[in-house]
Amino acid sequence: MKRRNFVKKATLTTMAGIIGADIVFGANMPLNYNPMALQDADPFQLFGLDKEMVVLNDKPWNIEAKAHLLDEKITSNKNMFIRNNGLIPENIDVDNWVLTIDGESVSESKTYSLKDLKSKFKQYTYQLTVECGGNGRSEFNPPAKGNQWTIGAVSCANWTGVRLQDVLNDIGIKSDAVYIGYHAADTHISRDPNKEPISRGVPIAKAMQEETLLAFKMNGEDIPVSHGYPLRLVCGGWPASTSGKWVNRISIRNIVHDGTKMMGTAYRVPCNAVAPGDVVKDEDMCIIESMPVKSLLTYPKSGAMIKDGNTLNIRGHAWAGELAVEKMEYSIDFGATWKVCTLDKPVNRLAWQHFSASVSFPKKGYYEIWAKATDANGVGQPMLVPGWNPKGYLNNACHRIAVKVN
Ligand SMILES: Nc1nc2c(c(=O)[nH]1)N[C@H]1C(S)=C(S)[C@@H](COP(=O)(O)O)O[C@H]1N2
Ligand SMILES: [Mo]
Repeated sequence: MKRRNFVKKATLTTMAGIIGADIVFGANMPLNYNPMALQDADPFQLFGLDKEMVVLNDKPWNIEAKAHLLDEKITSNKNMFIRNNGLIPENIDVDNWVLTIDGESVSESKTYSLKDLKSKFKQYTYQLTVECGGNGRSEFNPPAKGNQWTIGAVSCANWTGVRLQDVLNDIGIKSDAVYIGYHAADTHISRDPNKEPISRGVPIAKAMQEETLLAFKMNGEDIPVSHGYPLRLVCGGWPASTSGKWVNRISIRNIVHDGTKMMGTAYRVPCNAVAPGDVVKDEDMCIIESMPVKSLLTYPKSGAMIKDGNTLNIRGHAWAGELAVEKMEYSIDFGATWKVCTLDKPVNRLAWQHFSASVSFPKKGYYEIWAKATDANGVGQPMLVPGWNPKGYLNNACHRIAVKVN
């Protein structure tokens, strides 16, 4: 009798991770069988998301939060935006997962299993702000192509892992190293194995920073598959595209990394301001590094009704890339005057900071509450959409909510 081909244990584990439950009789599942829970492709079930998350694209999955969903001090999985450039890896074999470090600036390439990483190096936990470079893109005019993120492509979770600097020091990188570039296990949307969906990186100085992690846990648990299980690079404060998910190789480069989506207009902005709609030459585009100062009002929801005579307690988060936020203000008169909010210190560098204020209104009517953060260099958020750029990056305009007092 010919034995049937059964699905591999590693595949089962991945599927169970996506479904969020053990597939009890999974061993009986024929090879290439797609469980119904995955066929449905209901992203809310698939990724365990809050029902109010907003799907912008399903091939690949791109999903954002609404402002009030980001009210938690530490973003939970269910409220965390998902941004994929390609297809989520399907056959994650954790037991055989290796991270290879190679490139021009190492004398010899080296591989580490997940076990090596966890046992050889000290583990660190940091809350890190991870914001997509294209967050806020939907407001640019003329419009920029790409996912039309509004405000919800930002998160600040607890990440646990080893410091990239410790791994790089273990290998010993050459003095001509200038950049690192990650490679990952996701598949190009065309399924062409010779194409990478994305392969970005950061300069060595950022790679060697205290808080730059090779993470295997998010909020105390295995990283969800959608966010990079089983290994993810986390570069807090920089465009989230530098935080490679499903990382299996890091190249130490003696040039600025030239991987997919490092060149042309990808994750780059004009080095000098241009007029809206201008065509900008590639050589006049500069790689985005630290993200700009920004904030988000997470309570109340826009549209809140307040009883006349009551004060309203507002709150939210503010962040400023590599810098700390120094001042947080709000306005109820369209930016004519500003009042100071209470602003907490960050839990650690590169974590967002919480703010709150008690707002009173002079009389019944319609108001907008605008929120404005200022970074440690004294640079504040613009009230309106800042410098237009071809791909619609770095919109850090003041967030605003509407309220009615009656
Ligand atoms: N391997 C891999 N890493 C990736 C991506 C990707 O498509 N593939 N997308 C990047 C981009 S553009 C963003 S904004 C963040 C999103 O992280 P999240 O989905 O965990 O929120 O992952 C980054 N890392
Ligand atoms: Mo992104």
